[in-house]
Amino acid sequence: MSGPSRRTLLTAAPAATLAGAAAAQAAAPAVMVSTWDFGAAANAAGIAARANGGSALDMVEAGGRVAEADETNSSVGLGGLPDRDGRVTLDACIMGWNGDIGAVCALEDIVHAVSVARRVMERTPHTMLVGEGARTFALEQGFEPQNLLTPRAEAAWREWLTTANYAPRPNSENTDWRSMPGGPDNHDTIGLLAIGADRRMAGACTTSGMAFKMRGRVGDSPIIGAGLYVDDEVGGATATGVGEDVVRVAGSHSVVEAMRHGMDPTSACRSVIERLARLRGTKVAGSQVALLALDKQGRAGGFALQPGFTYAVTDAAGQTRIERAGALFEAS
Ligand code: SD4
Repeated sequence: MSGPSRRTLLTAAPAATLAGAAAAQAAAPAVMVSTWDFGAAANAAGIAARANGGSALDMVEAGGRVAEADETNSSVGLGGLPDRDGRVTLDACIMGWNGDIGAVCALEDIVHAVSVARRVMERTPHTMLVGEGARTFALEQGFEPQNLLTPRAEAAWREWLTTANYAPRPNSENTDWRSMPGGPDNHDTIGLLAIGADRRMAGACTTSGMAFKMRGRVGDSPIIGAGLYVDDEVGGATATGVGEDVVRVAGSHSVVEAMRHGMDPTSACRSVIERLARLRGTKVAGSQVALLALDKQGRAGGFALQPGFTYAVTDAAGQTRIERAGALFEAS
C-alpha cells in the first residue's frame, strides 16, 4: 500500500523526490520535518504559515492540524483508532524556542488537540491538562465538540474486538494509511519540527495513541522529553512508535543531548535507538521506535529500530522529499 500513498504524495508535491542520504546532504537546509509519508502534507501547511509571516510555532501547529483533520489517516485526530472501549482519545504537545510547553492527554471530542495544547501553553499557568479537565478547558476556549470515531475506525475496532489481540505492528502509519478499514494498525502519530524565518525553532506532536490501548493509557507523544523536545541552541527531536519504549530512554531529549555533544541528527537518533536496544534486548525485537531530528543548521536525520520509517523534509522554498530512515534491525 505504500506505493499508492507515495504516488499520491508525489503528485500533490511535484518537487518531492525520494532521496538517499547523499542527496540529503547536498540538499538545501530543511526548515520543517515531519514523521511518515503523511508529513509531506503537514509540511506544506507549515511552509504556507511561514510564508504568511507565521512563527515556527504556527508552522508546527498548522502541520499538526492537517493530520488531525484528515479522517483517512487512521492515526491522528479525526478517524484515529479508538481505545479498547471504543473511545478516541488524543494526546498532543507543543514546545517553543524559549521553553514554553503545553500538552493534553486523553482528550475526547476535540479534533485539534495540538491547538488545545498550544492554548494550555499560552493561556493557563500549567503545562499539561488531562482527560475531562482538558476537554472542559477546550470547550471553554471555544473548540467545537465532535464525534471523532468515524464509521471505518469503528468497524476496525469491532473487528479487533473479535480477537482483542494487542500486538502493535511496525510502520502501520504508512502501510495502512488510507487503506482502512479493518487493518489491525496500532500506531498513530505525527511529530513535527520547524525553523521559523526568524531562525527560532519549535516542535509539536499529536496522536490518537496506540490503537486499542487500555482506557487511560498515555504514551510518549504528549510527554515533553519523550515524544518531543526542542532546544533552540541545538535543535529538536520527535518520536513515533511504541510510546512505552520511547519514554524509557526519554527519547527526544536524549537525541537533543546527543546533538548538543556534537552528533549530527542521524547519528544522534541512532545512538538513542542503540541505547534502547541495549536496555531492552529481545523485548524490543519486534517493536518499532523511530526518532526524527532537525538541528539548528537545518540538517535532518532519523533512525529506527525496524526498517520502514519514513519522514518528510521540506526546505524554505517548499521543496519536499520523503526520506527512508536507517534501522537497527535492517533486513540482511
Ligand atoms: C504512542 N508514540 O501513543 C505513540 C504512537 C505512535 O505512530 O507513534 N504512532 O505510543
